[in-house]
Amino acid sequence: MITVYSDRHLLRQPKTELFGGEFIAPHECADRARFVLERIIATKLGQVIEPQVFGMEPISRVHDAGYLQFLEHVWEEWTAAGYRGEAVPVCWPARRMVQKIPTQIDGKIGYYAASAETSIDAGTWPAALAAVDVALTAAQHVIRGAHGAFALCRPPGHHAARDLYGGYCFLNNAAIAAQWMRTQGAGRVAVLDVDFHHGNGTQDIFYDRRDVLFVSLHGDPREAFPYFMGYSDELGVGSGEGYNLNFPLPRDASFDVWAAALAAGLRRVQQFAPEYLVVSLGVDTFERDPISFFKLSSTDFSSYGAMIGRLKIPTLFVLEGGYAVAEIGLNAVNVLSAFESVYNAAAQSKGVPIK
Ligand code: OKP
Ligand code: ZN
Repeated sequence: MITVYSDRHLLRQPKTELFGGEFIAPHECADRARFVLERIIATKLGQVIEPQVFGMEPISRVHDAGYLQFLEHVWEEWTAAGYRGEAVPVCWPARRMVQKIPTQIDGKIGYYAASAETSIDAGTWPAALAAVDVALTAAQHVIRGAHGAFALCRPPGHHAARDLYGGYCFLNNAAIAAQWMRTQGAGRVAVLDVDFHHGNGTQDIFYDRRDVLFVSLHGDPREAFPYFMGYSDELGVGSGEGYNLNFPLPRDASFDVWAAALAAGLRRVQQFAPEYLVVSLGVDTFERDPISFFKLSSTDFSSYGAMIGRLKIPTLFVLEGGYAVAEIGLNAVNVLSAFESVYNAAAQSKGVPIK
Protein backbone atom coordinates (compact mmCIF):
# COMPACT_ATOMS: atom_id res chain seq x y z
CA MET A 1 0.00 0.00 0.00
CA ILE A 2 1.22 3.48 -0.85
CA THR A 3 1.78 5.96 1.97
CA VAL A 4 1.64 9.70 1.40
CA TYR A 5 3.80 11.68 3.82
CA SER A 6 5.18 15.22 4.08
CA ASP A 7 7.87 16.58 6.40
CA ARG A 8 5.77 19.73 6.68
CA HIS A 9 3.95 18.20 9.66
CA LEU A 10 7.12 19.30 11.53
CA LEU A 11 5.78 22.86 11.33
CA ARG A 12 3.13 21.81 13.85
CA GLN A 13 5.09 21.54 17.10
CA PRO A 14 3.12 23.43 19.74
CA LYS A 15 4.87 23.84 23.08
CA THR A 16 1.76 23.52 25.21
CA GLU A 17 -1.43 21.59 25.80
CA LEU A 18 -3.76 22.80 28.54
CA PHE A 19 -4.37 19.64 30.61
CA GLY A 20 -5.59 19.41 34.18
CA GLY A 21 -4.92 23.10 34.77
CA GLU A 22 -1.32 22.88 33.60
CA PHE A 23 0.42 23.52 30.30
CA ILE A 24 2.00 20.17 29.48
CA ALA A 25 3.98 18.82 26.49
CA PRO A 26 1.38 18.08 23.81
CA HIS A 27 0.19 14.51 23.29
CA GLU A 28 -0.22 15.30 19.59
CA CYS A 29 3.51 15.58 18.81
CA ALA A 30 5.82 15.23 15.81
CA ASP A 31 7.26 11.91 17.05
CA ARG A 32 3.89 10.31 16.27
CA ALA A 33 4.40 10.71 12.53
CA ARG A 34 8.08 9.79 12.78
CA PHE A 35 7.31 6.47 14.49
CA VAL A 36 4.58 5.58 11.99
CA LEU A 37 6.91 6.35 9.09
CA GLU A 38 9.70 4.26 10.63
CA ARG A 39 7.36 1.28 11.00
CA ILE A 40 6.18 1.60 7.39
CA ILE A 41 9.77 1.52 6.20
CA ALA A 42 10.78 -1.32 8.56
CA THR A 43 7.85 -3.52 7.48
CA LYS A 44 8.15 -2.59 3.78
CA LEU A 45 4.46 -1.75 3.66
CA GLY A 46 5.02 -0.01 0.32
CA GLN A 47 6.26 3.13 -1.36
CA VAL A 48 6.26 6.43 0.53
CA ILE A 49 5.54 9.46 -1.66
CA GLU A 50 5.28 13.24 -1.25
CA PRO A 51 1.94 15.02 -1.60
CA GLN A 52 0.89 17.25 -4.46
CA VAL A 53 -0.49 20.71 -3.73
CA PHE A 54 -4.28 21.01 -4.14
CA GLY A 55 -4.88 24.56 -2.93
CA MET A 56 -7.87 26.01 -1.11
CA GLU A 57 -10.72 24.91 -3.38
CA PRO A 58 -11.27 21.41 -1.93
CA ILE A 59 -10.94 22.84 1.59
CA SER A 60 -13.50 25.58 1.00
CA ARG A 61 -16.09 22.96 0.00
CA VAL A 62 -16.04 21.69 3.57
CA HIS A 63 -15.06 24.60 5.82
CA ASP A 64 -16.62 28.04 6.34
CA ALA A 65 -14.85 30.96 4.60
CA GLY A 66 -14.65 33.11 7.76
CA TYR A 67 -13.23 30.15 9.68
CA LEU A 68 -10.48 29.65 7.09
CA GLN A 69 -9.62 33.38 7.22
CA PHE A 70 -9.44 33.11 11.01
CA LEU A 71 -7.07 30.11 10.91
CA GLU A 72 -4.83 31.78 8.35
CA HIS A 73 -4.46 34.98 10.40
CA VAL A 74 -4.96 34.01 14.03
CA TRP A 75 -1.26 33.83 14.83
CA GLU A 76 -0.43 37.28 13.39
CA GLU A 77 -3.44 38.81 15.17
CA TRP A 78 -2.48 37.08 18.43
CA THR A 79 1.10 38.36 18.35
CA ALA A 80 -0.09 41.82 17.19
CA ALA A 81 -2.19 41.94 20.38
CA GLY A 82 1.11 41.71 22.29
CA TYR A 83 0.63 38.18 23.63
CA ARG A 84 3.77 36.14 24.18
CA GLY A 85 2.33 32.66 24.64
CA GLU A 86 0.64 30.36 22.18
CA ALA A 87 -2.89 31.26 21.11
CA VAL A 88 -5.46 29.76 23.51
CA PRO A 89 -9.12 30.73 23.95
CA VAL A 90 -10.51 31.66 27.36
CA CYS A 91 -14.16 32.50 26.64
CA TRP A 92 -16.94 31.11 24.44
CA PRO A 93 -20.41 32.01 23.16
CA ALA A 94 -22.04 29.72 25.72
CA ARG A 95 -25.75 28.96 26.16
CA ARG A 96 -28.11 31.92 25.50
CA MET A 97 -25.24 34.20 24.39
CA VAL A 98 -25.08 35.93 21.01
CA GLN A 99 -23.43 34.08 18.11
CA LYS A 100 -21.84 37.11 16.43
CA ILE A 101 -18.18 37.14 15.47
CA PRO A 102 -16.14 39.64 17.52
CA THR A 103 -13.41 41.69 15.82
CA GLN A 104 -10.87 41.36 18.67
CA ILE A 105 -8.72 38.23 18.55
CA ASP A 106 -9.66 36.88 22.03
CA GLY A 107 -13.30 37.06 21.01
CA LYS A 108 -12.66 35.55 17.59
CA ILE A 109 -10.62 32.65 18.93
CA GLY A 110 -13.37 31.86 21.43
CA TYR A 111 -15.96 31.95 18.65
CA TYR A 112 -14.05 29.45 16.48
CA ALA A 113 -12.71 27.17 19.26
CA ALA A 114 -14.57 24.08 20.47
CA SER A 115 -12.00 23.41 23.20
CA ALA A 116 -8.90 24.96 24.78
CA GLU A 117 -6.28 22.18 24.83
CA THR A 118 -5.27 22.90 21.23
CA SER A 119 -2.66 25.68 21.28
CA ILE A 120 -1.97 27.54 18.04
CA ASP A 121 1.47 28.82 16.98
CA ALA A 122 3.19 30.16 13.85
CA GLY A 123 3.48 26.82 12.05
CA THR A 124 -0.02 25.56 12.70
CA TRP A 125 -1.70 26.84 9.53
CA PRO A 126 0.94 25.68 6.99
CA ALA A 127 1.13 22.28 8.70
CA ALA A 128 -2.66 21.90 8.60
CA LEU A 129 -2.64 22.76 4.88
CA ALA A 130 0.07 20.17 4.20
CA ALA A 131 -1.95 17.51 6.05
CA VAL A 132 -4.87 18.15 3.69
CA ASP A 133 -2.56 17.75 0.67
CA VAL A 134 -1.39 14.43 2.11
CA ALA A 135 -5.00 13.23 2.44
CA LEU A 136 -5.99 14.44 -1.04
CA THR A 137 -2.94 12.89 -2.71
CA ALA A 138 -3.74 9.55 -1.08
CA ALA A 139 -7.40 9.96 -2.11
CA GLN A 140 -6.25 10.48 -5.68
CA HIS A 141 -4.46 7.12 -5.60
CA VAL A 142 -7.64 5.40 -4.53
CA ILE A 143 -9.67 7.18 -7.22
CA ARG A 144 -7.11 6.06 -9.79
CA GLY A 145 -7.63 2.43 -8.84
CA ALA A 146 -5.57 1.54 -5.76
CA HIS A 147 -7.29 -0.83 -3.32
CA GLY A 148 -5.99 1.22 -0.45
CA ALA A 149 -3.82 4.22 0.34
CA PHE A 150 -2.57 5.67 3.60
CA ALA A 151 -2.47 9.40 4.41
CA LEU A 152 0.15 9.72 7.14
CA CYS A 153 -0.93 13.17 8.21
CA ARG A 154 -0.83 15.37 11.24
CA PRO A 155 -2.29 17.50 12.71
CA PRO A 156 -5.35 15.21 12.74
CA GLY A 157 -8.72 16.40 11.49
CA HIS A 158 -11.84 14.60 12.70
CA HIS A 159 -12.75 17.06 15.48
CA ALA A 160 -12.63 20.03 13.06
CA ALA A 161 -16.18 21.03 12.11
CA ARG A 162 -17.26 23.46 9.36
CA ASP A 163 -16.25 26.42 11.54
CA LEU A 164 -14.69 24.98 14.71
CA TYR A 165 -11.23 23.78 15.65
CA GLY A 166 -10.24 21.78 18.74
CA GLY A 167 -9.21 18.33 19.91
CA TYR A 168 -5.82 18.89 18.18
CA CYS A 169 -7.64 19.40 14.83
CA PHE A 170 -7.96 22.37 12.44
CA LEU A 171 -8.86 21.15 8.96
CA ASN A 172 -10.84 17.94 8.60
CA ASN A 173 -8.48 15.91 6.39
CA ALA A 174 -10.82 12.90 6.09
CA ALA A 175 -13.93 14.98 5.37
CA ILE A 176 -12.13 17.11 2.78
CA ALA A 177 -10.91 13.92 1.07
CA ALA A 178 -14.40 12.35 1.17
CA GLN A 179 -15.93 15.50 -0.32
CA TRP A 180 -13.21 15.60 -2.97
CA MET A 181 -14.05 12.00 -3.97
CA ARG A 182 -17.64 13.19 -4.44
CA THR A 183 -16.49 16.19 -6.46
CA GLN A 184 -14.43 13.86 -8.65
CA GLY A 185 -17.55 11.87 -9.49
CA ALA A 186 -18.13 9.26 -6.79
CA GLY A 187 -21.85 8.96 -6.06
CA ARG A 188 -21.55 7.75 -2.48
CA VAL A 189 -18.66 7.81 0.01
CA ALA A 190 -18.68 6.32 3.51
CA VAL A 191 -16.52 7.59 6.37
CA LEU A 192 -15.77 5.08 9.12
CA ASP A 193 -14.21 6.63 12.23
CA VAL A 194 -12.40 4.11 14.45
CA ASP A 195 -10.50 6.67 16.52
CA PHE A 196 -11.23 6.37 20.26
CA HIS A 197 -12.88 9.82 20.21
CA HIS A 198 -16.10 10.67 18.43
CA GLY A 199 -15.52 12.40 15.07
CA ASN A 200 -17.76 15.34 15.88
CA GLY A 201 -16.28 17.46 13.08
CA THR A 202 -16.98 14.89 10.39
CA GLN A 203 -20.47 14.29 11.76
CA ASP A 204 -21.14 18.05 11.68
CA ILE A 205 -19.94 18.39 8.09
CA PHE A 206 -22.10 15.60 6.64
CA TYR A 207 -25.01 15.61 9.10
CA ASP A 208 -27.63 16.85 6.60
CA ARG A 209 -26.41 14.73 3.67
CA ARG A 210 -27.27 11.26 2.39
CA ASP A 211 -24.40 11.07 -0.13
CA VAL A 212 -21.78 10.65 2.62
CA LEU A 213 -22.49 8.08 5.33
CA PHE A 214 -20.76 8.66 8.67
CA VAL A 215 -20.18 5.77 11.10
CA SER A 216 -18.22 6.26 14.34
CA LEU A 217 -17.16 3.94 17.19
CA HIS A 218 -15.98 5.82 20.27
CA GLY A 219 -15.89 6.24 24.02
CA ASP A 220 -19.30 7.16 25.43
CA PRO A 221 -19.53 10.98 25.34
CA ARG A 222 -20.77 10.99 28.93
CA GLU A 223 -17.25 9.90 29.85
CA ALA A 224 -15.02 10.93 26.96
CA PHE A 225 -14.01 13.90 24.81
CA PRO A 226 -15.62 15.61 22.88
CA TYR A 227 -18.37 15.14 25.53
CA PHE A 228 -21.06 17.11 23.70
CA MET A 229 -21.62 14.90 20.66
CA GLY A 230 -21.53 11.23 19.73
CA TYR A 231 -24.73 9.79 21.25
CA SER A 232 -26.53 6.97 19.46
CA ASP A 233 -29.66 9.08 18.88
CA GLU A 234 -27.76 11.43 16.55
CA LEU A 235 -29.01 9.94 13.29
CA GLY A 236 -28.68 12.81 10.81
CA VAL A 237 -31.09 15.56 9.83
CA GLY A 238 -33.30 16.35 6.82
CA SER A 239 -32.33 14.24 3.83
CA GLY A 240 -29.33 13.08 5.87
CA GLU A 241 -31.56 11.30 8.39
CA GLY A 242 -30.41 7.69 8.71
CA TYR A 243 -26.95 8.47 7.31
CA ASN A 244 -25.19 9.12 10.64
CA LEU A 245 -24.51 6.18 12.92
CA ASN A 246 -22.82 6.41 16.32
CA PHE A 247 -21.62 3.55 18.51
CA PRO A 248 -20.74 5.03 21.92
CA LEU A 249 -19.06 2.30 23.96
CA PRO A 250 -18.52 1.98 27.71
CA ARG A 251 -15.29 2.16 29.64
CA ASP A 252 -15.07 -1.62 30.11
CA ALA A 253 -15.64 -2.50 26.44
CA SER A 254 -13.52 -5.52 25.44
CA PHE A 255 -12.29 -6.05 21.89
CA ASP A 256 -15.22 -8.46 21.37
CA VAL A 257 -17.67 -5.69 22.22
CA TRP A 258 -15.76 -3.18 20.09
CA ALA A 259 -15.53 -5.65 17.16
CA ALA A 260 -19.27 -6.40 17.38
CA ALA A 261 -19.95 -2.66 17.01
CA LEU A 262 -17.51 -2.53 14.09
CA ALA A 263 -19.28 -5.46 12.43
CA ALA A 264 -22.62 -3.65 12.78
CA GLY A 265 -21.08 -0.47 11.37
CA LEU A 266 -19.56 -2.39 8.46
CA ARG A 267 -22.94 -3.97 7.66
CA ARG A 268 -24.40 -0.46 7.38
CA VAL A 269 -21.49 0.53 5.11
CA GLN A 270 -22.10 -2.52 2.90
CA GLN A 271 -25.80 -1.77 2.67
CA PHE A 272 -24.93 1.83 1.68
CA ALA A 273 -22.63 0.42 -1.05
CA PRO A 274 -20.25 3.37 -1.39
CA GLU A 275 -17.75 3.68 -4.24
CA TYR A 276 -15.09 4.52 -1.66
CA LEU A 277 -14.52 4.14 2.06
CA VAL A 278 -12.55 6.69 4.08
CA VAL A 279 -11.29 5.36 7.42
CA SER A 280 -10.45 7.92 10.11
CA LEU A 281 -7.70 5.76 11.54
CA GLY A 282 -7.02 6.72 15.13
CA VAL A 283 -5.13 4.07 17.06
CA ASP A 284 -5.85 5.58 20.47
CA THR A 285 -8.16 2.58 21.12
CA PHE A 286 -4.93 0.84 22.19
CA GLU A 287 -4.82 -0.59 25.74
CA ARG A 288 -1.85 1.58 26.74
CA ASP A 289 -3.03 4.84 25.20
CA PRO A 290 -2.45 7.58 27.80
CA ILE A 291 -5.71 9.51 27.23
CA SER A 292 -8.22 6.81 26.26
CA PHE A 293 -9.99 3.86 27.88
CA PHE A 294 -10.47 1.07 25.34
CA LYS A 295 -8.43 -2.10 25.62
CA LEU A 296 -7.33 -3.14 22.12
CA SER A 297 -4.08 -5.10 21.88
CA SER A 298 -1.71 -4.75 18.94
CA THR A 299 -3.02 -8.00 17.39
CA ASP A 300 -6.59 -6.69 17.66
CA PHE A 301 -5.58 -3.97 15.17
CA SER A 302 -4.70 -6.71 12.67
CA SER A 303 -8.04 -8.42 13.31
CA TYR A 304 -10.07 -5.35 12.54
CA GLY A 305 -7.91 -4.36 9.57
CA ALA A 306 -8.88 -7.74 8.10
CA MET A 307 -12.57 -7.09 8.84
CA ILE A 308 -12.38 -3.84 6.86
CA GLY A 309 -10.47 -5.55 4.04
CA ARG A 310 -13.19 -8.19 3.63
CA LEU A 311 -15.58 -5.48 2.42
CA LYS A 312 -13.46 -5.08 -0.72
CA ILE A 313 -14.25 -1.38 -0.99
CA PRO A 314 -11.37 0.83 -2.21
CA THR A 315 -10.28 2.52 1.00
CA LEU A 316 -8.45 5.68 1.99
CA PHE A 317 -6.93 5.48 5.49
CA VAL A 318 -6.35 8.85 7.16
CA LEU A 319 -4.32 8.99 10.37
CA GLU A 320 -6.12 10.59 13.32
CA GLY A 321 -5.16 9.96 16.98
CA GLY A 322 -2.90 7.55 18.83
CA TYR A 323 -0.74 8.77 21.70
CA ALA A 324 1.10 5.68 22.90
CA VAL A 325 3.92 6.92 20.72
CA ALA A 326 6.17 3.87 20.99
CA GLU A 327 3.42 1.58 19.65
CA ILE A 328 1.66 3.92 17.24
CA GLY A 329 3.53 2.58 14.21
CA LEU A 330 2.96 -1.07 15.10
CA ASN A 331 -0.76 -0.53 15.64
CA ALA A 332 -1.41 1.61 12.56
CA VAL A 333 0.60 -0.61 10.22
CA ASN A 334 -1.08 -3.74 11.64
CA VAL A 335 -4.43 -2.35 10.42
CA LEU A 336 -3.03 -1.46 6.99
CA SER A 337 -1.18 -4.70 6.30
CA ALA A 338 -4.06 -6.92 7.46
CA PHE A 339 -6.45 -4.87 5.30
CA GLU A 340 -4.17 -5.29 2.32
CA SER A 341 -3.53 -9.02 2.61
CA VAL A 342 -7.23 -9.82 3.08
CA TYR A 343 -8.27 -7.51 0.24
CA ASN A 344 -5.72 -9.02 -2.10
CA ALA A 345 -6.66 -12.59 -1.13
CA ALA A 346 -10.32 -11.79 -1.76
CA ALA A 347 -9.42 -10.16 -5.08
CA GLN A 348 -7.37 -13.20 -6.17
CA SER A 349 -10.12 -15.64 -5.36
CA LYS A 350 -12.44 -13.66 -7.59
CA GLY A 351 -9.86 -13.37 -10.36
CA VAL A 352 -9.66 -9.61 -9.99
CA PRO A 353 -6.22 -8.23 -10.87
CA ILE A 354 -4.21 -6.99 -7.91
CA LYS A 355 -3.03 -3.40 -8.00
C1 OKP B 1 -7.89 13.96 19.47
B1 OKP B 1 -8.11 12.73 18.59
C2 OKP B 1 -9.75 15.35 28.37
C3 OKP B 1 -9.08 16.38 27.54
C4 OKP B 1 -9.42 16.21 26.10
C5 OKP B 1 -8.50 16.16 23.88
C6 OKP B 1 -8.39 14.89 23.15
C7 OKP B 1 -8.29 15.08 21.65
C8 OKP B 1 -8.19 13.78 20.91
N1 OKP B 1 -9.25 15.36 29.73
N2 OKP B 1 -8.30 16.01 25.31
O1 OKP B 1 -9.43 12.30 18.48
O2 OKP B 1 -7.28 11.60 18.93
ZN1 ZN C 1 -8.75 10.29 19.31
